[in-house]
Amino acid sequence: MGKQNYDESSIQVLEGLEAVRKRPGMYIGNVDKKGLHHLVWEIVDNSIDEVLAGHANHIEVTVNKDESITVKDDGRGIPTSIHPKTGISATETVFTVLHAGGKFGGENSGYKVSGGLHGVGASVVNALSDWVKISVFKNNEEHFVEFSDGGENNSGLKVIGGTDKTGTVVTFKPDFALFNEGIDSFDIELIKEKLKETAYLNKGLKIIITDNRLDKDNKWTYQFEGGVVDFVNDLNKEYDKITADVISGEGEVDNISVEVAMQYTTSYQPRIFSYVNNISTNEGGTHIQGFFDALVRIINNYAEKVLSIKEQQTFSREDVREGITAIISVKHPAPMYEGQTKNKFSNVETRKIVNKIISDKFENFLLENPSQAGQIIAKVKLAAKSRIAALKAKELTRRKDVLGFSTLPGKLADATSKNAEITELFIVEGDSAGGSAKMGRDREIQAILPLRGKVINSERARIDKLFANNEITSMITAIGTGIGEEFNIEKLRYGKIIIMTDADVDGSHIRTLLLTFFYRYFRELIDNGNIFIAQPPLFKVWKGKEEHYVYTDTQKDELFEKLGDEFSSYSVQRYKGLGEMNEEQLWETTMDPANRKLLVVEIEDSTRADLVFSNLMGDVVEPRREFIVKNSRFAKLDI
Ligand code: TTJ
Repeated sequence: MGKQNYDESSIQVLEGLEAVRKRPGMYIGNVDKKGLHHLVWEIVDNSIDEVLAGHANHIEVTVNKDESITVKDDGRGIPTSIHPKTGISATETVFTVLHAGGKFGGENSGYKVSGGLHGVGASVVNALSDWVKISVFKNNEEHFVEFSDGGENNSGLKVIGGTDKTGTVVTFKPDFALFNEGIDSFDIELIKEKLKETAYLNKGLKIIITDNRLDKDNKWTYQFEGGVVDFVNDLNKEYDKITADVISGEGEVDNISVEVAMQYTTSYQPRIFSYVNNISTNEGGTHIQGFFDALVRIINNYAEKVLSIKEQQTFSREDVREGITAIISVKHPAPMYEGQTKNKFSNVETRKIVNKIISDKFENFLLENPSQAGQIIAKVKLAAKSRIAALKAKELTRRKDVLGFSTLPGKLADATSKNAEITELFIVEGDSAGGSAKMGRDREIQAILPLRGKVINSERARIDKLFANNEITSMITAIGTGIGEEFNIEKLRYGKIIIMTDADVDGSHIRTLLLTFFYRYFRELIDNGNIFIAQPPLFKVWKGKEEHYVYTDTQKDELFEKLGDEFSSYSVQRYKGLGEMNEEQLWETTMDPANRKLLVVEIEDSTRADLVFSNLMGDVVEPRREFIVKNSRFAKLDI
């Protein structure tokens, strides 16, 4: 099925696709799980663009049994006419020429996704696929073309029948050999989460997801008539609200459309998610600035009216955002980005537009709902008070530091080496395990910090409360970097910080609380790969001198199968807690760098992590359990 005549442009095309196959990371970030799923977003983005242009409202995404993906929309269909530059059909051009995605701007007045990793084009997906099949329904004709081997073979676009529909259907099968070992399937949970978010951001859009690898319960439909308002309601469903309703505003100025929704809850962590053209802007930008300009101004204006002279003060951005849940979604025809990960939205005109849109609504809300407004002001006042208290506490520790008073926590058994490149800090649940760990460790490089009291939930406490918690302050001093603006990685005292908890529900709870704390206050350490989880064994199985440690249920099943009938002659010990192991066993199984297995904690996608952490660390028990079970998604094996 190879192409017949290789003219200059087709050779260029093949060279382009070959370049993608040679260095896929340049186009999709990494050849990991995230990169694989980028292929899906890349194709779906095209359908979303058609939705944003107002010509489609229905997208179906199907995971097929053979790990291929089908994306279908009811738009106008990719153009099929001959593209003047390449001499081949526009459909083929889209799938073979790098960055051909935006070439039809004249006909398509909608918003184009651009910047970041999105928008690299369907040709990249073709280059990284075993095969791609495309059907375009347009002009009462069904057009079809297929590619194989990374675009090497092209069947040519042909009319294969008639139709009364319009739309595009694309099915692609990734070339898994180009991805890391073990990356061989799609994660339906990830696909659901991401596309649900997309549905919230495009009100009315219907996204149907089907997983044909499952026999039943394999279909999900997302469609939200309330858009970002529904999004905020969903995020807050387990929270106590201060404002009964979601406050929202929307508008369009010079082709820039803005949707904002917000609600105050009684919690402390602000949860503010911002997007430009459906892509999350983790680094914030002008839209977030505009949002806070509005919040700070309106609240200070209102407070000036209702507070007595004595109570008056200027509230800051930190004060007004406490407990707020907000979505700020901007659709911009020509977005620009800056910042470390090119993720900070920088179009200046947007700041004023967002400010205006939410200011009007929020001001009216406060005037019309004096009792809710009063509760907001009360909360903002408390936030300001605790901010000032925390500042004083920090000031105090800083002064101690300067005068050399700052001492390491008494319960820390420090390593003798001061070289952070080799040292490790074990944060251990409970005094008895802490004791065994202290005895069993390699004193030169391993330090032990046992946790006695309850670890406070950093998702549910103001910063001044955190500073008052012994377990938290011990960790901060032991780690040495300081937190917040004072954070300095140069001062890190241990290269590895290892959470070691029991392999039971309580243990996972403590681990979750610790991870939440690290996520909120030591994010840099997670990004830097310094945070680990120890993996203690679940069982020991032995007969005479023959011993096996078993770390997972799968390993247990495998071992039982291997030993078969013989098994009854073995002794089995189940470890419920670290405390049941003596110091030697703990060293041998969990701490010895030569034998142990550590999980390194990684954040797959920071928006998603934010959503998971903030939704699941509330007071509600059930969702938290879900996180405990699923938190392997945040952790990856240390190799
Ligand atoms: C472009 O302007 C003319 C009319 O059609 C517009 C268009 O390209 N629409 C369009 C493209 N709808 N859907 C797509 C599309 C869908 C998938 C699944 C994949 C790709 C590459 C494009």
